Amino acid sequence: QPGRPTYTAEEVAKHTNREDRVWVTHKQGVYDVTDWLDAHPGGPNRLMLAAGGSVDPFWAMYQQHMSPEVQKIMEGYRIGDLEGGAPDNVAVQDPYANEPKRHRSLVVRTDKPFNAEPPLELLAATPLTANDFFYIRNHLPVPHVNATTYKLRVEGEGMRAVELTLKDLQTKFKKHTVAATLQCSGNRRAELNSVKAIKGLTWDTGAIGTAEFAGVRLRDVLQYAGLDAESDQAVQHIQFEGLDSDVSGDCYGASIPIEKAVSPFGDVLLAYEMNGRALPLDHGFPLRVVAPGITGARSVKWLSRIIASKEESKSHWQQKDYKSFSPMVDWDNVDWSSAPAIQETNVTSAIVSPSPNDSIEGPTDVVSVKGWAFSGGGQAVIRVDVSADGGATWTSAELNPVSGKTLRRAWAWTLWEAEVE
Ligand code: MTE
Ligand code: MO
Repeated sequence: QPGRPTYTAEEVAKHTNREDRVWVTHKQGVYDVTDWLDAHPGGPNRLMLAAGGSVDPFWAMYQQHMSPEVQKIMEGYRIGDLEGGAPDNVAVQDPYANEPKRHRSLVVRTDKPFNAEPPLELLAATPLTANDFFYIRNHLPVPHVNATTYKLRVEGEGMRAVELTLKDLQTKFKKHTVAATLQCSGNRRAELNSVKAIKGLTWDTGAIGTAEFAGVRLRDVLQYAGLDAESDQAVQHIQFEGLDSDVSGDCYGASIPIEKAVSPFGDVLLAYEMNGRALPLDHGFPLRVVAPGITGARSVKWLSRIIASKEESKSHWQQKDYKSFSPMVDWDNVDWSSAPAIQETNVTSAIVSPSPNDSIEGPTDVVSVKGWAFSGGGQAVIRVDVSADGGATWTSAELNPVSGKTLRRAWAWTLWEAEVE
């Protein structure tokens, strides 16, 4: 733009801290983002990784930046243009060049990273969700792991460090199968959005799915590595790390409380199979955590490391995401440390048929309504009531609970159907 000051890359590179101001470039623009640091949704430290240089390699990884809202915020901080335009060496390789093939009927929420849910017609059509139609929630590019050289590392407080191959896991430990529902914390955000605009993927009701996962018990592997949770009170959390990592080398990570991890009734798996087949690439091949009854974010995919610790995972996704606050708290005034990380989830239920705005044809006054219901913590759903008149009258639905050993180990959803006038 004529009249706007220009700066060389060398000049930009001098502005890397709050005193000297923090400058970044995006394409040919130069921006002073010092005053935006503390409001950055990913935290100031992440933005600081780009200080004095281009944000473009980071945006290639976190493509949620490629939105009109972000462009608008950025333009507010623009101070000029890069002299001679962006140098060739910031031409960015697409970290998502090697993504797996996906079923084309998935409803894609974002491409890079890939996030998608099944069409509603398929969502609760069967008790178990087919692998091809199981929602995919990725924060980063999918890592491609060689199953023969793969090793899981287990270490931490009160344990010897051990490494286990996939074959070790499949041969040295007893195999367990658990039908479990995984649900993303952001499921049904589209409905929240219709009340008040919020950040995050606008999931419909499909960021949930149920599969029969098979693998070894986390508890057995921890015991094998010498963890004695009863006598050794030092361990409070079991942390997990994934093989997916970003440009700064940070990997996806999360943790669950020790009580859940070692309970003989907790049924936490290190799963290598999903519905009788090897885990699909998108769902964590070759090994993932399945922490039933706990929000999806803790079921770490492409598992590389388990760490027994006094502390929760330090990961961004444990500390600064997946927490719940009052409606008055927003991204610019949130105190992340004031709320615990979501673990067990609350009860929720959604209608999948008819879908919103369907019109009902024919002479009948009775409509068949179908949906799913699910509660975290293994709590069984004992009743689903449906009203078609704004709550004046209610019909109790017929329930089809999908396994669950007891009313308190119901790890899978309940499908339901009601005939409503
Ligand atoms: N594990 C790794 N390594 N990377 C991720 O991005 N996403 C988490 C969790 N485990 C994630 C991960 C989130 S937020 C959810 S909801 C579930 O995986 C989704 O699992 P799915 O994609 O198999 O449905
Ligand atoms: Mo999630």
